[in-house]
Amino acid sequence: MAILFVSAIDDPVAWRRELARRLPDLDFRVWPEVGDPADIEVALVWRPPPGLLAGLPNLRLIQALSAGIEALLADPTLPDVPLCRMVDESLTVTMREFVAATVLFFHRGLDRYARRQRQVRWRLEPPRPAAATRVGIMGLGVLGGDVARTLAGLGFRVRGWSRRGKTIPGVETFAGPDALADFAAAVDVLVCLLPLTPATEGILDSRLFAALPRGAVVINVGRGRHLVERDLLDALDRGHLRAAWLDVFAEEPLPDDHPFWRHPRIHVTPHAAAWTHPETAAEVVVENLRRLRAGEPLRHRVDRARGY
Ligand code: NDP
Ligand code: OXD
Repeated sequence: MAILFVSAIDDPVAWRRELARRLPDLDFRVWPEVGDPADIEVALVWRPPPGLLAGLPNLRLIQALSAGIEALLADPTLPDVPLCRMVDESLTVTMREFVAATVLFFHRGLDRYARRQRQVRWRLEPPRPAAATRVGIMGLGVLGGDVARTLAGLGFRVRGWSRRGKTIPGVETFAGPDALADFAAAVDVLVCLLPLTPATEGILDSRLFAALPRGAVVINVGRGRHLVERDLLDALDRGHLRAAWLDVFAEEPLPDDHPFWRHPRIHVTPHAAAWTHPETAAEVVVENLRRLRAGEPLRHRVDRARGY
């Protein structure tokens, strides 16, 4: 079985090493060195060029290196073989750390202190307890569910919103589009951890921002196209929103002349929230290769009709 690795951001040397430690006979090829395309049965990919996978006649599995797979589904030539997304401990832990760091950043007013430093202003704000900050998580799946539990464990008042109803101890849950405004009404820090689908594109818009209390903060670690950029700028400039932390963008890398880079109330990180480390994630891939060979159900298979 030959596996084709395609990624502009993941390290092929580390992936080859980690897979070879577990499967010494695996034929691991790194795009564009495909060899005979007919040999390739598995594609291990992060945003491959559209059309590339359609040229692999014996492909049996597309295993994404990422949790989000909307870019793959956007390729109309994507072969009709099982598509699995990445669910891995390193991805979950790094997302947990990132969201906890950004929520704590705003909860402890570090944005205000950074502004005051630039003004050479010494002004102390006594810290408030975590329970004084209400955090709302959009998306309660592998990552959002973990983040909700972590923040509840830190003492924050946490609520979450998902497509179907959920029960998470210590978290108030809401489900479906009709519950979105009620969910948003008591959220000081909004975290988007949704997949990008036709139903969630543009969901961070003026209507949702208007439903948030004045002074709320938005953290987007989902996808750039969840956000209506103009609506965010308006809500910030009118003072309805206090600040935003954006990790994902409609266009990545974010163009140099984009207003987000220089906005005083927007914090930009380069799609850096979470990371798939091959040291743990190779285990996930190997298990799916084993299942593929054994004809067993694959793990973390994407429901293409649902879009995630
Ligand atoms: P999951 O599929 O495990 O969870 C998705 C969650 O979103 C589920 O709770 C689901 O609801 C909910 N959801 C989906 N559609 C809707 C909808 N229309 N309305 C309300 N809720 C909805 O995904 P993960 O948690 O693994 O990942 C989430 C996303 O995080 C990824 O798709 C990716 O976009 C982003 N991501 C960003 C990274 C970064 O570095 N910035 C890194 C990794 C991921 P239900 O539970 O009812 O199905
Ligand atoms: C993603 C990822 O989906 O890095 O953004 O896994």
